[in-house]
Amino acid sequence: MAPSSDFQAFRDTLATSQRIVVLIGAGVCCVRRCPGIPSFRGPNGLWKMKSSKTFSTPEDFKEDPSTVWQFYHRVRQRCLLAQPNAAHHAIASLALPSVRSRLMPTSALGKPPLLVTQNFDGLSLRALDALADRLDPVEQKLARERIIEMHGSITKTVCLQCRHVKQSFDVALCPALEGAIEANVGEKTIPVDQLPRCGGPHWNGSNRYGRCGGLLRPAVVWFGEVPEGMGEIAKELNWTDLLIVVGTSSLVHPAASFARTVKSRGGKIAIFNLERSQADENADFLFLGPCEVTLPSILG
Ligand code: BJW
Ligand code: ZN
Repeated sequence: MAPSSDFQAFRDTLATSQRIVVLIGAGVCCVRRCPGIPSFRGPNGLWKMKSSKTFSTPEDFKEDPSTVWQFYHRVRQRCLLAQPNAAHHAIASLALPSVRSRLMPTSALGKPPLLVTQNFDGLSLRALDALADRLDPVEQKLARERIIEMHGSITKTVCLQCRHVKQSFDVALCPALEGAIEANVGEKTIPVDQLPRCGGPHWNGSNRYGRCGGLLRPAVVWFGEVPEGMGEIAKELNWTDLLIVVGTSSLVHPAASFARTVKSRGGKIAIFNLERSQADENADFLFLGPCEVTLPSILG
């Protein structure tokens, strides 16, 4: 049966759903398409570089950490400058008790919907932070715990030596990267000892001495790595009765299989996308158009 595009029928399903998961992708807004922020491949794009290398695997990083760091330094700058848009705000508002009791009376007393974002831009959390004055501290803590950044976060780094994870909102993580911004990505080679380094303590098993100094990498999930929060997501998908899939091509696994999983367990699937996507075969509802318009008009 063709998926429905009936706003009211979707609202009725939302109103009677008890466990809701929202899966978010790059179409919601990320460095690729925020106003004023260049695309990856355009003439001023992030992928303006001398080679056609990819930066999406641990092997790429091992082979050429200087180029990969320059690329993520640019992505990071754009993410820090970007602002949540109307789609982020509409999704974040599902954590507000007033919105939940209006739109989702059946689930309003339980936990807020689980937001699983594939974006590493931090914008879903920032949209929630923008609601801080409308949530009490307990509600805010719970709402933050209900956001999973499954492909990591560009604001975090991991030390390859001690595995320490650190969050930083500084634009440049080391002077050499700050200096490399004038050049195309990869045009300049930064010696590995000048790339971002761990400031944490060094451990020798039982006591600590000196500074770790290990090479840091961006805490984003590359191909071949296990995404974050998979245990919690898998548990939640067992019981999800409505999965809302927003702005993802559903080409990258495991997120690409969430719709099939939920559907096979009797849940409903609602898709918000500019165009048809891989997940449509499982869709009960399909709302084509910019999600920054469709989501607020349905949830508003
Ligand atoms: C709008 C809009 C608007 C635009 N409004 N909509 C063969 C078969 C099956 C799997 C595999 C396979 N070979 C390898 C794999 C596994 C691999 C994989 O899926 N590869 C595929 C390419 C085939 N996956 C992995 O390796 C993952 N790990 C894994 O599987 O571990 C095993 C395991 C899993 C679970 C438990 C235990 C073990 C890791 C994947 C990591 C992905 N990382 C990236 C970042 C890379 C670095 C970088 O690019 O900087 O995450 S890849 C990239 O894609 C990024 C995104 O989060 C992710 C998804 O992209 P998304 O969000 O779908 O974006 P787009 O651009 O593809 O789509 C945007 C959509 O928005 C479009 O549909 C537009 O129409 C729409 N849109 N504007 C609404 N205004
Ligand atoms: Zn370290």
